[in-house]
Amino acid sequence: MFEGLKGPGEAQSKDGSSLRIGIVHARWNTTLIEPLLAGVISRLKASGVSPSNIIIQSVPGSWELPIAVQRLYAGSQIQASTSSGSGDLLGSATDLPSLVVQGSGSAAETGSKGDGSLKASNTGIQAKIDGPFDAIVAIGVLIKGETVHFEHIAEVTSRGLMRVQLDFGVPLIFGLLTVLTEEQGRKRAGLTEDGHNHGEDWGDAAVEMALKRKQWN
Ligand code: DLZ
Repeated sequence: MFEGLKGPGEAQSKDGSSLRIGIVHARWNTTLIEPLLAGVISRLKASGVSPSNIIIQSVPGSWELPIAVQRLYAGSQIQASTSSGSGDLLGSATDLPSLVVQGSGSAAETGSKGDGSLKASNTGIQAKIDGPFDAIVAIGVLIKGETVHFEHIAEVTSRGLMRVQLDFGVPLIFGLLTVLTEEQGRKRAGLTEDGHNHGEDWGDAAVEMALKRKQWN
């Protein structure tokens, strides 16, 4: 567990066995997305979240995260109200491509930039749900370029994600890295010696907030 001045500290309850967690990740900057995604999944599993209750979808870039998260959650609500817990395929509620990652939690490498597609392979994480998500994690990596493009996407994506969170009342974990250099991103993806994988914190935050949400309801 990450310790020090920064970081979220320890949560009290960590039993995620009753939780359903959605993850939507961008594919831009794939070599950083992969370890972040793996970090989220590893912490969800460590908290007891069943692999069959972790639903993962991908979108081209961070700009697409708010609409994808919104539709993923809305779809899970519809499924929950119409399927009576039968575990229908989520794919019918959204046309986003789903990503099923390796059992180790790592997806195939496709390059550091661009919306390369992460390799899909079957490892037991299934696109099946029988209720609305208890929390959703949105993952993206924005690296500043030579223009103001970065600022535009960072601003509206952040606002869009907060809007979805408050409009739907579902905890939405902010896994959007906005870094000035690829090296800063590598550090925050846990790829450098002095780095730390922020995805692990996002996984823990998802479990904590999902459990809190159950108490709030
Ligand atoms: C176009 C673009 C650029 C230049 N940089 C990034 C980035 O660093 N991280 C990211 O997630 N997405 C980037 N994109 C893609 C946009 O988010 C979006 O997918 C496209 O503009 C299509 O709407």
